[in-house]
Amino acid sequence: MRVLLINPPIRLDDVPRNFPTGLGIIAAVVRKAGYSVAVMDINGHRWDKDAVSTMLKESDADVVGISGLVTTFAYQRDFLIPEIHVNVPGAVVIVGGGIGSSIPDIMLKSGADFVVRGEGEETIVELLNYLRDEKEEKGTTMDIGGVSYRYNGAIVHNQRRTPILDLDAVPFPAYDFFDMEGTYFKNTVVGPLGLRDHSIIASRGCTHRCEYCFDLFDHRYRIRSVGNVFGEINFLMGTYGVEHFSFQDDTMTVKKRWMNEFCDMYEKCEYDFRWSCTSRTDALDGPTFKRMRECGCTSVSFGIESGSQRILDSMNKKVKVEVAENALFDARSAGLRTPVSFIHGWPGETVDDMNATVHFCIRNKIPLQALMYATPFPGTKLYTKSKSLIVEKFGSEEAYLEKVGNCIDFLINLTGYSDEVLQQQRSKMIMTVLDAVPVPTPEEVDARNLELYGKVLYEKMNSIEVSDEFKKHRKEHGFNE
Ligand code: B12
Ligand code: SF4
Repeated sequence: MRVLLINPPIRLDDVPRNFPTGLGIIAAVVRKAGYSVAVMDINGHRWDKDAVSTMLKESDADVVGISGLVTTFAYQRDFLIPEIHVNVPGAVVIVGGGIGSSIPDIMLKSGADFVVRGEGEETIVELLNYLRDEKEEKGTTMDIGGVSYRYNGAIVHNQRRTPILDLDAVPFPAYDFFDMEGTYFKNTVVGPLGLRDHSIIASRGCTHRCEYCFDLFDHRYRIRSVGNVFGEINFLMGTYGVEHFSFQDDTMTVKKRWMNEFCDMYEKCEYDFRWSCTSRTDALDGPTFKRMRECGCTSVSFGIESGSQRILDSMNKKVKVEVAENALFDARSAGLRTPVSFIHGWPGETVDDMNATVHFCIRNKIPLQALMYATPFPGTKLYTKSKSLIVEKFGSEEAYLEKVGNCIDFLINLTGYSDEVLQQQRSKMIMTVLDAVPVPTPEEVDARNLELYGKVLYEKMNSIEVSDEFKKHRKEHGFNE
């Protein structure tokens, strides 16, 4: 049975940057299970619709698996899925990833034959085996966990799957299916300017339940062993000469012991690489930040979200403003960069709350570039609470989902202010902070780079011309240099 896996396009106004880790892993497990695999990385190659149609016509796939964030909804419903049905007649269409997991019913109504919810490794193999052995007709009852499908005109959601407890059993992404050199090493994620940066994930799931966040991993925090992560680092450095790793975990730092073990291994290993990660502000302490810094960490990103305790509580963030300030202080004292992001326009947010965020930034000398609009994503509490507003404003959930994209773009107003006022408030907040927080001088940035990356990498960074587009991209991620 031949399986074609597709990565649909996102952020067409920017170059492709993010390696699709989930799809890469699915490609690895499907190949390991003995199926013939091909990958169509539409996002990576930016093929236009005509090229995609031609490639689909030439494909002889029996099964087409599609990944993607929910922001690919319009592309999948209006183009990709119909095109597969027309050009690859008889192929079974399976949708997974953020989109399948958060809007399974809508994707089944949009032409998918099956949806895989949550982690896909075990589910896809069981589903492919089922289709291969197809003793019954396609679409009849089946009980594979994590699968949704249509049966007798109704939608059936099989039981959720138990999360994969041993993440070391998951293979590394099948990098060989992707254009690593021409795409992913050419356009780095948020890694340092000019270095060979790659994204990697050590853990899955999060212990918290912030109302705006979608946890595809069922809130079960699991982390790969340090040895397994270093195995992948070793492979990526050896094969592709990666110099910097951007850990994309929701929060890599839940277990302090794990982080210390990681640092022990860093000290022992023969490589010299740098890395960055994300964390919650309540997850780490001064000595751990210091150790991380000594062991190659260059920056820790935090989602601060608001300087108003009232709003943090309403988001169920479970963090105190003072704790966030202390974490920023500790991480910076350890010599780390601390890019942060905030949310604007939370339901019930007032001018006082916005001012609290502005003052938080000024007090802590934070640039306010990464100020995202509160945007409800399906599968989150914020979405459930906003559903009636969404339907009222857009006519239907689908009409809203067609438009969701980057949260930096205004889409929906969840506050009592008018749309115009809300957008003006955002600009005003950014400008007020910009006026009050000194931007580091080029000399200061330079000195920091030398200190963080060491002479060899620093010289390499300085020898490369960096595009304005990439500088803008970094600013949107809260990097103030
Ligand atoms: C890296 C990342 C990105 C990258 C792109 C990732 C990519 N795949 O191309 C970038 C930076 C571009 C990005 C952008 C955004 N992101 Co993002 N991102 C992530 C992040 C941090 C890691 C993704 C990852 O690699 N996960 C690890 C892998 C192993 O998991 P996975 O990809 O989900 O794959 C598993 C399953 O989904 C499934 N699977 C995946 N593909 C397939 C395919 C098939 C056929 C099958 C069967 C199964 C399957 O199996 C995989 C293995 O178990 C996640 C959070 C997280 N921890 O996952 C958020 C996350 C995916 N992002 C999210 C959001 C909201 C956004 C933004 C809207 C945020 C913003 N600030 O604007 C933008 C959207 C931009 C746009 N215009 O489209 C949401 C998802 C929303 C949704 N329902 O899709 C997440 C979950 C964050 C969150 N907690 O809310 N993101
Ligand atoms: S925002 Fe961060 S801390 Fe909150 S639930 Fe999502 S991943 Fe966890």
